Amino acid sequence: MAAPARALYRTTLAASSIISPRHAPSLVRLCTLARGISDIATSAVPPHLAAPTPPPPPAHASPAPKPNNGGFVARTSFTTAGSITPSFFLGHHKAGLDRMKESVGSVSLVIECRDYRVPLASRNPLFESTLLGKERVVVYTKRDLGMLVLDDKTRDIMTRWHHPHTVFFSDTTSRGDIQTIVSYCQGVARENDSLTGLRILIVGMPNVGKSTLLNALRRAGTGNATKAAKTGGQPGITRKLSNTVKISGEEDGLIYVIDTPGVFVPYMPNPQTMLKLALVGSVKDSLVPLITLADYLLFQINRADPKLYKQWCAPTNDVLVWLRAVAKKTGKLLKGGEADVEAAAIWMLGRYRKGLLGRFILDDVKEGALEEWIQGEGKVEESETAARRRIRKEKSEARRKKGAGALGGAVE
Ligand SMILES: Nc1nc2c(ncn2[C@@H]2O[C@H](COP(=O)(O)OP(=O)(O)O)[C@@H](O)[C@H]2O)c(=O)[nH]1
Ligand SMILES: [Mg+2]
Repeated sequence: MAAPARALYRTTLAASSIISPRHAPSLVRLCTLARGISDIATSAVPPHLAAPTPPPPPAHASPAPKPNNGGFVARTSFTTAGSITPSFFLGHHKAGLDRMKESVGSVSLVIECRDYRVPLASRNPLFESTLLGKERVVVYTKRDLGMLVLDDKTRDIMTRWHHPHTVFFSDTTSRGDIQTIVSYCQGVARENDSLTGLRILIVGMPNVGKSTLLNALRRAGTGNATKAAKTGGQPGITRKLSNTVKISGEEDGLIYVIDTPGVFVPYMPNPQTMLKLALVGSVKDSLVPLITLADYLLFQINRADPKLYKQWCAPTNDVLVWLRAVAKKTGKLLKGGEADVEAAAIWMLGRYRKGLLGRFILDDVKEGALEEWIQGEGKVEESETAARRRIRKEKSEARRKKGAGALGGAVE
């Protein structure tokens, strides 16, 4: 198929992913038909139809926090208290990145997974240079945790961010979502028409759902429901590049997918980005103080809707008031009946991650936000050297206090 027809086909197919999961499969079938027709009529497709320019951006700004709930006013900014480790670049991240660089030349398509709840924070600038010039599909995973029904405005803005790359939104339990991605890839495979099949590399930050997506694609494309890639709720489950996994046979377009370990950024200067990534489980909880993380969750919930926790607590901006109320209402008590705020924090974080404490996007999705984000990535709140110095100082301070405590005990 010639390039203009191919663009038309892809654009239509991408649109099918974002209309309604119920209608997606039939749209995909329609696309396949359209593809056949466009193959015949390639020369008749005018370039402006084959590669449509995206419509002008709608005026949209993310809703500003508003007073609600009997005069309660949510915080408009968050001040980070406590020490947040600004890096999570582990040995297997570096190794994963190196292997990704080696493999990228041998694949024809890259699927970049981003978490729908953190569309900006889950952007890894390291991928941009590594994947430069490679045909890419961006899949926003876990859309079910970010919003019950995919909102058109958000979808349109996020789709435009990545133009000309194709964008999909997926909930791996939605057959429609997954079938749409498989059908798109099958279209590319048929077009490539390679005897050895289309090779696809799946990349993304840790725990965004890469392996789960691979398994779901395989299930939809081959009917094989056994797990080809190990998955899990904590980062670091996939440590090596996987073997190639067949997700579609010759009859529909031969496709092999390679799973990769998640790769984090070497240095994360913005503590709030680190908090967002910790909330969605992309970095290990231990890198962020628990109460600070719960406080950031409270900050975000208050911006979304403080009524989300009304069964346990009246609207508040005070994390300890919040956690104590939750602990008391749910029986998380220490000896002597005192509220166990840490247990309450762990419980609330778990509920949020399962989608039981509201479904909302943590980044501000608005027109031009990606450009702003990219510019901001270079601006550091604290330089790497300063951060390392601060962490060294905090550690030695903690050791000194511990030593002094032990000494104090001995003297007494
Ligand atoms: N709710 C929901 N959870 C998902 C989805 N995709 C993946 N997950 C969960 O996210 C966690 C991480 O998935 P995994 O595939 O291991 O992530 P990876 O580290 O990127 O390979 C697992 O607990 C998955 O069950 C999704 O679309 N919706
Ligand atoms: Mg994995």
